[in-house]
Formats: sequence, C-alpha cells, structure tokens
Amino acid sequence: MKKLVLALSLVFLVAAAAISQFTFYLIDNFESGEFTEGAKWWRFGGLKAEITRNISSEAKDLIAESCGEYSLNLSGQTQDWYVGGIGTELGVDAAGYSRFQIDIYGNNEYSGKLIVEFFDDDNNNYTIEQDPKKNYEATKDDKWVAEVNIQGKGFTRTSIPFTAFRDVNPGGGDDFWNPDQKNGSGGLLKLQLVAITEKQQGKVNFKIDNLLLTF
Ligand SMILES: [Ca+2]
Ligand SMILES: [Ca+2]
Ligand SMILES: [Ca+2]
Ligand SMILES: [Ca+2]
Repeated sequence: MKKLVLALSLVFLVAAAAISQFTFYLIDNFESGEFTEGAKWWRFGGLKAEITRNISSEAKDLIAESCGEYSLNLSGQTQDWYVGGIGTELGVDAAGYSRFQIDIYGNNEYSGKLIVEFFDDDNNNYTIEQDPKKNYEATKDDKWVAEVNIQGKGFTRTSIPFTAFRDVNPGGGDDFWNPDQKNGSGGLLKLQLVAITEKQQGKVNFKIDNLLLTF
C-alpha cells in the first residue's frame, strides 16, 4: 500500500511539474528577497529599485496572497515624463504563451504608467542590436510595446495579450511577433519596464510582483 501511495504521489508530482512548466513562465516574483543590480536585472535612468516586504497587516485578497513576502518597489521623479526603468534577459521560446501578466501595487497620491517592452530576436544571434546614437533603437530585432496604467493602493493584476503589443521600430527586425526559438532565433530575448509620470513633472512610487508569461 505504501509503495502504491508513493508511486501515485510521484505520478502526481511529475504531472504537476509538467503542467506548471507549460502553463506559465515565471520571470520574477522577487521572493529571493534581493535585487542585485547587474545580476538578473539592470536599471536605467532615475528609477530607484528596491526589494520591499509586503505589508502583512493589510487586508488580503487572492492576488495579494499570491504576491508572497516580497515585491519590488520602483520610485523616482522627473521633470519630463520619463523616470527610468529596469530590464532583464529572457532568452525564452515564448511561442506557447499568449499573455504577459504583472501585479502592480499603486499609490493614491501619484499614478502614472508602466511601459512594457519586449524584444524578439529576428537575425538569429541571441542578441538585441541597439544603436547608442539613436536612443538605443533596436536595429535588427523587433521592439514591442504596451502600456499599463498604475492604479491605486493594493495589488492589481494586469494581463496583457501579446496581440496588444505594437511594433515600435518598423523596418527594424521583421515586424512580426515571432518569439519562438525556431531556425536559430533566440526567441523572446529581453523585457524592459519603463516608468512614466502622470503629469509632465512628477513622481512615481509603486510595487511590482509576479511577472510571468502565460496562456
Ligand atoms: Ca513576491
Ligand atoms: Ca538579434
Ligand atoms: Ca520591427
Ligand atoms: Ca520579429
């Protein structure tokens, strides 16, 4: 009997692992409790990034529960809309996914926007070529952009279908959403998040969590 139970739990474990492997790809949930610039993430502009402990005394809903113990706080100010951002290398075949999901904890005082940028490799070299003379425009690969409004206090889950992303460098790359690793392509190579203020001069201060690719 013991053996049977063990065998069945093994089957269950393997099945669960297989399902979770195919239902989402976790980019980060910050549960390591660390944000070391230059390791997994890089940072640019005036955006400050720091790991923060989620407030345990706050009323919890399912989304807040799923954010666990830590999230990433992003803050900064600007005179001209753009605050700065963070980015990470993905290097994933995203053909099996159809959406990007993120949980954002806003601020009642100042809102703003989060620009989500994806880059897919079109010249099959696992690298995103960018021109430093042209504001780091992607020259050989596609750059895809969608915007999320930062809402008020509490975690809000946003799920953006890949079809809502638009190609912002026509002629750079092949202008097709093809984040697969077929024919030597590196697939979906990079994600950047850029913070924009609600007014031209202002601040942002929000938390992000549970960044993932899903169906
Ligand atoms: Ca978390
Ligand atoms: Ca490339
Ligand atoms: Ca393009
Ligand atoms: Ca492409």
